Amino acid sequence: MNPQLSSSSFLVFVFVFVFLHSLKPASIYCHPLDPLTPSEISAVSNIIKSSHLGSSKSLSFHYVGLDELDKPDVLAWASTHRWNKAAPPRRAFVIVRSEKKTHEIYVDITNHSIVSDKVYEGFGYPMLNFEEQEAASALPFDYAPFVESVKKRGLEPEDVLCTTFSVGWFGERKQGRRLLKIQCFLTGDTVNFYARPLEGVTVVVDLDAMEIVEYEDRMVVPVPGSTGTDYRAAKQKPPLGPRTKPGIIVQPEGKGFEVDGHMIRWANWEFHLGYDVRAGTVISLASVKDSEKGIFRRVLHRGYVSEIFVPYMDPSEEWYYKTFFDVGEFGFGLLAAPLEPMTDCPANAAFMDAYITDRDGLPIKQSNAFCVFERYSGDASWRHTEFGIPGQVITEVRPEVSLVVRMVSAIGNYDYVIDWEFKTSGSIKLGVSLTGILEMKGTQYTHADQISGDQHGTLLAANTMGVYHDHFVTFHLDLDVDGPDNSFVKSKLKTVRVTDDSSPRRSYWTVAKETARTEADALVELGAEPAELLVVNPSKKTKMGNDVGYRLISHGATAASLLSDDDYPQIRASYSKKQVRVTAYNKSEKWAAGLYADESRGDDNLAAWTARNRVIENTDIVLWYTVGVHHVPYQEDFPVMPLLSGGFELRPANFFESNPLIKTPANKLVHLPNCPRNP
Ligand SMILES: *[C@@H]1O[C@H](CO)[C@@H](O)[C@H](O)[C@H]1NC(C)=O
Ligand SMILES: *[C@@H]1O[C@H](CO)[C@@H](O)[C@H](O)[C@H]1NC(C)=O
Ligand SMILES: [Cu+2]
Repeated sequence: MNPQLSSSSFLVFVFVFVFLHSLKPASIYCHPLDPLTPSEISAVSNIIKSSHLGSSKSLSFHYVGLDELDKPDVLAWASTHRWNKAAPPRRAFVIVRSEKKTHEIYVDITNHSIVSDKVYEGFGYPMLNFEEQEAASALPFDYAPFVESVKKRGLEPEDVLCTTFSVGWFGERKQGRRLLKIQCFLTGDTVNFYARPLEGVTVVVDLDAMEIVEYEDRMVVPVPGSTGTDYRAAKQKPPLGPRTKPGIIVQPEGKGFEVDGHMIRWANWEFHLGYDVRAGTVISLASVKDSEKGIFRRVLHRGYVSEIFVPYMDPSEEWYYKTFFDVGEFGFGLLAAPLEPMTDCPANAAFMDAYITDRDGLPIKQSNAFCVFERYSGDASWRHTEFGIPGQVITEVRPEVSLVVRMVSAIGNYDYVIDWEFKTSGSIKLGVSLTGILEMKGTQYTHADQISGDQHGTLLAANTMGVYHDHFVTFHLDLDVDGPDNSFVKSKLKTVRVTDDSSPRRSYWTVAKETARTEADALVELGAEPAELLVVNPSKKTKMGNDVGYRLISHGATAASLLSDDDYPQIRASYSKKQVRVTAYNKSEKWAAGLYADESRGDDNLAAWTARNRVIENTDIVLWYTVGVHHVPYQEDFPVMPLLSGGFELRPANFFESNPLIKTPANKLVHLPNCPRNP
């Protein structure tokens, strides 16, 4: 409940609540952007199973998510006074496979009916579900040639386990089959099986038939004998690594944020925290309070991780196809890791659960899928020391406290940490960190000196190569700065030569603003020229007459793809050479690699949409930003890599009339010197 309510409005609140509650049970606090609840998910699954699809033995669910209301309806609902809010209509978008066909189904949950059911005829396939990957990885153990391959290597099948890999697309003309490749590893006495691949074995599974359709064993190298790669604390032997002292986080006045359903309110921010099985965390309706004007002002309508493209750089038979789309193929939300209190998130974090669906469309709870906490960074948010006034030293510092929403997705070997950080200054900072285990190739090499010619990785241990690869994490950022109609502006810094004698200077720089008229004008290759990138609201000005806006600032990790344009993975991710793109808002343009990323061919991706070259001036626009990392592995990345981080910031730029933190009270961090018993 809003803590600012006075006690008399509290009574009114109770009365109205009880009254409305009796009319419309359980609907009052349901927000149109709330993720599907377990009972909604079950209802959707039942509706589909009682349709004509229910008789299909091959029915399997691949995506179940909210089909959110159209944007104007969401905004209208959000701006309605809470006592007048009606229950929003609830619809689901579902992708199922049945009889080797992909169905796109819209379900109206409120009236229990299928609104539409269309068979998708284009290229590409939906996200893989858990159960089919599990079933596919078990197939090799009943396949005699594979068992023979295991024995040939002197191993026992019970010490081997297999994992699944999407197959990519390499120019086949016909609509292909829904395939998956399997790679297997020696696990035995370690959980770090990735370091011991059965290199040379390729297993191809047809997912619709659920059978092995191709098998090859080139038996090129022995299985690496890596030992000491286990990362579990209990398995570590002395000498142990560096030690740090324990620390505590105390909030003597309790948490500073409020969780109201899926709405989060903290300091000068409020936003909706949603969830999707494909995207993971979804932030919507983020607004920041302007304390001078006394109102909340809109900043971000919707933001989420749209795709992660991970191409490996080894063209050999067993590796060329490893060109993953982690979000569209495997599901960033599907593979959300349960966060551990006190380590994944600090002691003052609140944890939240999420719900995904299984193969049968039934709800599965993901405990601690994300956490929310206030971060006391120990940094200043602004400061000044004044030495210039004789006889005085004036110092003013304000500590920085921010609010973080965190989720981790463990896509097989790799872990991605995604942080949304809201700052009282009005900034939204996005953090992407990579950790987890490298993908490793078995080789004959035991020392770097033996390697000649082109290398595809770094030798990490005897017979173990960490293969070169990239990570391109693309964010969908539907900014609505003070309203939906925005423009994208490049403020280019240009050197001007002084050619007359008007100044002793020979040069200076100035700013030349260019407003992007169409999508082509808004393609940006970071670092190509000095420029500030802004999303502005051209019809809102500050008192000084500047356009109200937000600025995009990169915080490292600005790599763009180095593959050639005609290479198949690059065709599929043809958006990955420009880190910044802007599109005209379109509700169905959500997934940067297309709705069907698995075996996609690049015909429905972010680059294809921007190629339409729509007008993007003073209209509803979406900013797409790609955090990029070229990953050359180093020995320290083995056996588990320390976090490698990058990200970006959306920072107010002539949005406020002045620094919004000048009047922030100068509170100080609480100091509890060596006194663990202090509450
Ligand atoms: C259910 O609602 C949808 C709109 O979401 C409408 O198109 C459909 O006709 C309704 N069906 C029934 C059976 O009322
Ligand atoms: C919206 O996007 C979809 C998918 O790219 C496209 O088919 C449709 O034509 C677009 N609509 C508009 C109005 O641009
Ligand atoms: Cu990497």
